[in-house]
Amino acid sequence: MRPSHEQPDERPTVTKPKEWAAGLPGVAHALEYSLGQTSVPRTATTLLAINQPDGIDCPGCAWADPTPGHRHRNEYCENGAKHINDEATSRRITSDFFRQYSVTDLNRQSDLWLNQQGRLTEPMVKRPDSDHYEPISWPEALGLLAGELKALDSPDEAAFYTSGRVSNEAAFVLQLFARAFGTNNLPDCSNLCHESSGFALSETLGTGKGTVSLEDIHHADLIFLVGQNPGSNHPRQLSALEEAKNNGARIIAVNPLPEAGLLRFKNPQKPRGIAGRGVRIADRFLQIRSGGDLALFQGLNRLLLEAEDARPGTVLDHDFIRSNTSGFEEFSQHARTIAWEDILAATGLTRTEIEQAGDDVLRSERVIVCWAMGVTQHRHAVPTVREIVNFLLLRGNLGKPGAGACPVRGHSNVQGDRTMGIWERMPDNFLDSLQEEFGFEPPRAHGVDAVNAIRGMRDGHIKVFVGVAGNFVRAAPDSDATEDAIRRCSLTAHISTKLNRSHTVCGRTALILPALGRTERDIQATGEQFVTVEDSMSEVHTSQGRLEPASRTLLSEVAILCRLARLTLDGKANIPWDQFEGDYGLIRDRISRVIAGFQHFNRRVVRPGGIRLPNPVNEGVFPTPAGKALFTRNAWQMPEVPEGHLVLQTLRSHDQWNTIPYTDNDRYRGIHGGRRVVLVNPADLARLALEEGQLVDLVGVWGDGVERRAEGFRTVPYPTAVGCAAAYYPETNVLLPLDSVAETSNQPTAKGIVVRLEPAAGE
Ligand SMILES: Nc1nc2c(c(=O)[nH]1)N[C@H]1C(S)=C(S)[C@@H](COP(=O)(O)OP(=O)(O)OC[C@H]3O[C@@H](n4cnc5c(=O)[nH]c(N)nc54)[C@H](O)[C@@H]3O)O[C@H]1N2
Ligand SMILES: Nc1nc2c(c(=O)[nH]1)N[C@H]1C(S)=C(S)[C@@H](COP(=O)(O)OP(=O)(O)OC[C@H]3O[C@@H](n4cnc5c(=O)[nH]c(N)nc54)[C@H](O)[C@@H]3O)O[C@H]1N2
Ligand code: SF4
Ligand SMILES: [Mo]
Repeated sequence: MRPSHEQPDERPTVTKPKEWAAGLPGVAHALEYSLGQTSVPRTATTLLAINQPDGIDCPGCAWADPTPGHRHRNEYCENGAKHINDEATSRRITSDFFRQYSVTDLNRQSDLWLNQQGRLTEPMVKRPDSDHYEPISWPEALGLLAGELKALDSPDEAAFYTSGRVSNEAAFVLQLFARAFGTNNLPDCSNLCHESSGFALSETLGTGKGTVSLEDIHHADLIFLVGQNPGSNHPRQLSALEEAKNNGARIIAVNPLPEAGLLRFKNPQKPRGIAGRGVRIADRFLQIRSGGDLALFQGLNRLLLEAEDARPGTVLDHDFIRSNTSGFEEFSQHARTIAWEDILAATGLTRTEIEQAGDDVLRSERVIVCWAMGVTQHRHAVPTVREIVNFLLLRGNLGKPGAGACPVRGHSNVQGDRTMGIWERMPDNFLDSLQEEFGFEPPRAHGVDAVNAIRGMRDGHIKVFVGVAGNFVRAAPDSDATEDAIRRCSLTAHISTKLNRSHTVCGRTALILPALGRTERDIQATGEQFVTVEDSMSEVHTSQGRLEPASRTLLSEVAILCRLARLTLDGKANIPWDQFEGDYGLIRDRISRVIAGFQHFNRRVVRPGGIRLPNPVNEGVFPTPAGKALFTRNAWQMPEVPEGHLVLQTLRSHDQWNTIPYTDNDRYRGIHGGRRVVLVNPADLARLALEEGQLVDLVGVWGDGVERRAEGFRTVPYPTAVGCAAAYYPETNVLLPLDSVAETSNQPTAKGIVVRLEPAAGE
């Protein structure tokens, strides 16, 4: 029997899904949530500072800000306002709270409840023989963690997880500490997010980052939105798409779900947007089957090759292909062998639908493909992104204005953390620079990623787990396996702002190390500090908190990590941790010497708008071993779906931030008062002889003989693609087998899970 927080909800109310995103209700909901968390003055302070040139970078998603002269006074979306005020909440957790609730009590509560208790205010420890957290001083807490790290037989018995809200400065310090300590065990949320994009782009283009700017979006002729839900997850992307449409762009949305933001957008920053019908976003909606995107792009590529055969010299960009790419011949031979019937079966689309999209492509000089988790969280995610690159290369849609590849990143600084060296497999040139700058020999063997960290803890090789932001226990796949693995650790420590399940499912000893958030003033020995972040479009800019800290005991992430490093390393490597803690400018000086593109970092980053890191592709350089962009031959592996089964995707509601639900509602999808729901096409419900609102268990089918069951979900008839169901993460992470990962990138397949729906016992 599952704990009480996994019991079914009361029957949620279900209304018709919305066909448009934002507008006045969006503004109202943002204020309602914000004022439920904190006071009017604090809300006003955060909201006026959010995304302004000298203000607080929105702690929500990584969508880029317009250039400073073009920003609105309110440069944020409904969800940005919720994310920032979830951190700025006036609620506090003190040591009394932990006296009242044991760890076992807390673990019975829902993720939503844990988050709603407010900000963590003082360091706490759970000792091996106790079921309660108790207060501990900072020196004792950090001394305990340092002592445990020093006592390990090998530095590789520790793993340091990072979530993408962490600033560049803290990330740089963290990776420096881990490598000086002697390990590359730096798993991060990117392993669960865009790892597949990074692998595919690095292999084919020689750089793991997207190539487009906001300007490019505004000036594209055609934009594909593949596997992403911008209305909830990157709301200001809709403003950029609106501008592109005003400039004449067409938009093709590819998704199993008709998401509200893909259909229409009412821009809350324009009077017409609030009152009127809004702008139609997608000119074409391709309701694809789960995992069908590789086949779709192969179909489009085949159409382009055939159009070139029919009208030689008019379709492909031969100059571009000749001078910048290799592998075209092998690719084009392969592309012609893929059978249409296989493409249609994999996509669930008609040939006419694909041909019409192909005609849009032929009419467009400048094409951008945007994608997110609907692409990266499949078994064949890496080949899918490679095929998107083939598609862009064929007509020279890379390295020119208004065209390119746009992996839309999740966390506000997930891309920056990678730039700073948070990766278990940083290339040698980065490690060489680190060695030259700091004079120690960084370890060269690759460390563990998120999935391998779980395996390492399970098998007893990793004994200490340190989480720098995030909620690893809930973000990771295979919840039961992950929880067992974490519980085997001798010590787990989390640098956090809010309470979450990673504090209640913990090692024998556990530490909560409460940190300042981005909204708060950060005052160190040399005065008030700011930090820097990098958005999805490689723009690096400052972020400076405005609010008084939630508690006087809080330390900044940089301070916690510098103090931990000093205590653990005992002077090894002669790194001036105290000075770094006192003046973040000194950290940025080191970044400017270690990482390409950051010359004169301190001086340049304070200019309005900050720095745009150069992308070699936009300078016509493809830094692959061959010095050219690569065409590749790709094959898909659709999961086998036995009769009576569905392919389940796990996704976000409108009202959650990753593992943290803010409410039980998903307004655009018309679901209120419950998260344990499964969205199923009405034809599938009929075929499976299930009723609307019936209570079912989701039972995972995977070849390892383990039965994975998520109990007590209500069915909701929903216009999703036939055969493709959807349910919220993290409630469904119990269904993701640890070993079900994307080829080569090792990213968990959170979107392609084969399940059956069993009527729940007692119904
Ligand atoms: N409000 C809010 N904003 C967020 C987050 C949040 O939790 N809440 N999380 C942030 C983070 S870390 C990330 S990574 C991003 C995630 O942003 P998204 O990638 O938009 O997130 P998901 O909710 O996982 O939605 C995946 C989308 O892909 C579609 N999809 C699923 N399977 C397929 C498929 O096989 N093919 C295609 N073409 N589409 C498919 C789904 O229907 C859905 O629309 O959002 C960021 N922004
Ligand atoms: N099934 C399934 N699983 C998934 C996904 C999916 O689509 N489906 N998506 C995956 C993706 S894309 C991602 S990115 C991961 C997300 O995984 P994570 O990044 O690990 O999770 P979050 O929910 O963002 O972490 C929230 C916690 O971060 C802490 N926090 C917030 N702000 C700060 C801060 O400023 N400083 C510090 N120190 N702590 C802070 C708070 O304590 C909060 O409770 O989940 C992944 N897991
Ligand atoms: S689009 Fe993303 S970064 Fe911009 S305000 Fe909304 S949540 Fe914040
Ligand atoms: Mo993410």
